[in-house]
Amino acid sequence: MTRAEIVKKLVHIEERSIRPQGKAFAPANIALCKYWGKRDKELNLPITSSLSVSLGALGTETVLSLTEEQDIITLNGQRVDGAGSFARRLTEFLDLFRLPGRFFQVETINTIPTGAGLASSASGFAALVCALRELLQLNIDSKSLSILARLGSGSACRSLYNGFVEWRAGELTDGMDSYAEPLPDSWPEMRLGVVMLTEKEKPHSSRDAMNRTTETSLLYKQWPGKVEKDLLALKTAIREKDFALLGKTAESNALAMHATMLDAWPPVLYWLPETIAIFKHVWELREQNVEVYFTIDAGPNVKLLFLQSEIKRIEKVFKNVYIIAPFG
Ligand code: 2P0
Repeated sequence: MTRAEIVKKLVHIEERSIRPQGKAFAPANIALCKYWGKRDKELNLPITSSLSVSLGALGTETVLSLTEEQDIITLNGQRVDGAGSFARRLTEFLDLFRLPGRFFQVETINTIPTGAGLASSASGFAALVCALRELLQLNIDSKSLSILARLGSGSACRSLYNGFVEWRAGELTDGMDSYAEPLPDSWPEMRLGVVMLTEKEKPHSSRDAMNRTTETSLLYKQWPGKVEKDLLALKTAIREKDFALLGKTAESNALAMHATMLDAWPPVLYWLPETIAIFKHVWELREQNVEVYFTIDAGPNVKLLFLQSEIKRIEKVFKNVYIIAPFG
């Protein structure tokens, strides 16, 4: 099944309902149980469910309008080269919603500080589908909106909500049961600390690394069982406010994801020597009874997980840590 067929199933676009502008914000998100592996690459249907926490006011704001002749895309006020991979990916997605002979102007602003290593396709595609809903006056519910965001980028379906969010993998071949939903719980004391090591573009896109892992890693066969166990533990931890359980589950899940990448061929290694040094600092701090854990995505930068009460001790060890309060 194609993305165009899914969009046709979900939305009905009429020239007469178009508004002058659509404007939306969506938060970035960090997975505590990762999305790693697709059962359908065209529709970004995952092999397993995943669970994330959104980053509040840090994300993407998008203003969308119609224009003549060609798509115009700006990022933080700068015009983006239409032939580059960023613009092509957006334009191909916008093609799914295009009326004949009409073009889009997309103004995108990232509220994530440059270099924080958190800017991602997730908040970008989530904000874009929300702006499309407003501009084209699409009459759809939040479940369908999450499905549309997933067609842009898998993790984008989680960025439609604040707080803890679960993306259920679903089973259907058309993916109509694969969308994200928010969990009711909040955890105001929870903090996320980003330890920046590099702003350099990563050597492998997460999309390619994910596909290579599922195609070549034998260890990957263990991943769905690991996720099932970790999701249950994370939901218990969130419900019972058991931070040690949340931290250890998230850390172990991230390390297992990286283990499957190391088992891929050719192998994928995102870590720098400094990445490993941070892991060791975290483990040393835990020996000294500081409740700090980490998670890491498809890149070298580490995200620390801790509670507000530990901020001073964290800042003492990690001098350039950027601290986020996901629940405001
Ligand atoms: C996650 N990642 O759950 C995992 C952990 C990276 C590591 O979601 O191909 O950019 O667009 O569906 O969403 C990054 O993958 O991939 C990702 P596509 P996406 O956050």
